[in-house]
Amino acid sequence: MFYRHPKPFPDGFLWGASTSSYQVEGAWNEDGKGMSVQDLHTPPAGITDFKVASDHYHHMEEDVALMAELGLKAYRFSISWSRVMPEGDGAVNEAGLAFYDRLVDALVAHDITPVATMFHFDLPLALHERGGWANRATVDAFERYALVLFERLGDRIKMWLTINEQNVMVIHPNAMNPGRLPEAPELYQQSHNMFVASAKATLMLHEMWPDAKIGPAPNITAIYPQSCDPADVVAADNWESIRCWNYLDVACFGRYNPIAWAYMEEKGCTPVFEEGDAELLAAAKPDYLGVNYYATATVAAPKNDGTDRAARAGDQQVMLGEEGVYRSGANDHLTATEYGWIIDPIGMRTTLRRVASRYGLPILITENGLGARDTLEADGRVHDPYRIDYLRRHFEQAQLAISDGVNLIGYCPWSFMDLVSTHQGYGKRYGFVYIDRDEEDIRSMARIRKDSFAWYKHVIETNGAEL
Ligand code: BGP
Repeated sequence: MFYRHPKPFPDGFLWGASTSSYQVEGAWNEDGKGMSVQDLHTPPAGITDFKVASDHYHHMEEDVALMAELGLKAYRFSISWSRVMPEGDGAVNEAGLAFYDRLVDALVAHDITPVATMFHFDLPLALHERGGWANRATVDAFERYALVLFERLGDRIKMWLTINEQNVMVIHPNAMNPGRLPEAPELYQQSHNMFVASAKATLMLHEMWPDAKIGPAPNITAIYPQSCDPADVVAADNWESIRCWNYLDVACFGRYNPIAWAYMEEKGCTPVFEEGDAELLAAAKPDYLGVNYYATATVAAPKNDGTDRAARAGDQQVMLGEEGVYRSGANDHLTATEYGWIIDPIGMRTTLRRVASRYGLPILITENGLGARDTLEADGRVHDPYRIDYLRRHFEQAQLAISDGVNLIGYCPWSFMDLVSTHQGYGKRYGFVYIDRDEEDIRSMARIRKDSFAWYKHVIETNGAEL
């Protein structure tokens, strides 16, 4: 649809930015923090681990001051479960909880809305060693963790996200399961238990803090058929249902997506429901949806000849395609980042329209951004016109989605500051703020505003009227 006058971004739009705990905090073993699965991460030579990250744990006040200078209306961060409960269950680590108390106080003092993710890829190691999410006891532990968070922080945090990218943890489980890669039946049981855990937290928050809002934060994207061959269209529908809709259908409709369920039956990986699960899933209703959007995917009908599964261009660790379901296709209309991630701003509009049409809930973009090898110039500046261009084109499409009737309440680019990429170390930078360190040398850790910082500040000041 073409609009002569696209609607403006609404008043109160939450211009924000995102991070996650294990990717920014560092202080991996300080002040009583327990280990998480990410602390076991052993990267390839020349790539950093998560031990120091951006040292946000020790720079928190300075970082929040920079958020205030940028003019952020919202900051989406995650809480490290093993910092709050070192064993994932049982004893609470007061020093860890106090860190988030101070962070939230600092945000509120600067009128920045805290948007807290309860679990972002960093399962406490003690729980992982007892079977992780496949073990139902982890659901009980999450419930107790949720109670601790809501009791302590619920007076100030009014926007919660339960689980980050549950779908990615099923589709690309490598980074979350150190030491052992589970088979599909176990992954789908992990996922089911995460659905139940989210539902319990949702019901609990609504009971304790009726004024607070909570939702999931999956990675959602429109999937294109490579051609109008009906077989390609079915393949695209397969993958969109299995990869995306299933996760929002369970959260919003309280039942599995029928196409995804048929897939699970065919593959022998339907999860075991405990008594009461179906009722619980049906009862818990999210208030809004977090959507992490990076790139669309284009798929074709599978050939079923042993070649359907292949590594994604630019990232050998990410396998795509599945016999009988879909194979990865090409899309001549789109370009990619230097890391091989597809750039598709219009695809974001399509994604938002589809999510809005299916679920009719407010949407917060919880992640979207460009990973690039930024360089600190001799003049002490970081020039990142490519990031400005990337975000400008996505913001334009967000505005068109709003004109289409999507109830988009905010946009939190990934990431506020440089941080450790999940797979590709520190060289792959996403932030508005450059951190003076590299893969192996911790250097000064100075915070340096990139060109995109000044640009985004102006976007926020004009509420998106000047992009
Ligand atoms: C999302 C994760 C983030 C972040 C981002 C960028 O999937 O939720 O934690 O890592 O992707 O990905 P990467 O770090 O692999 O470039």
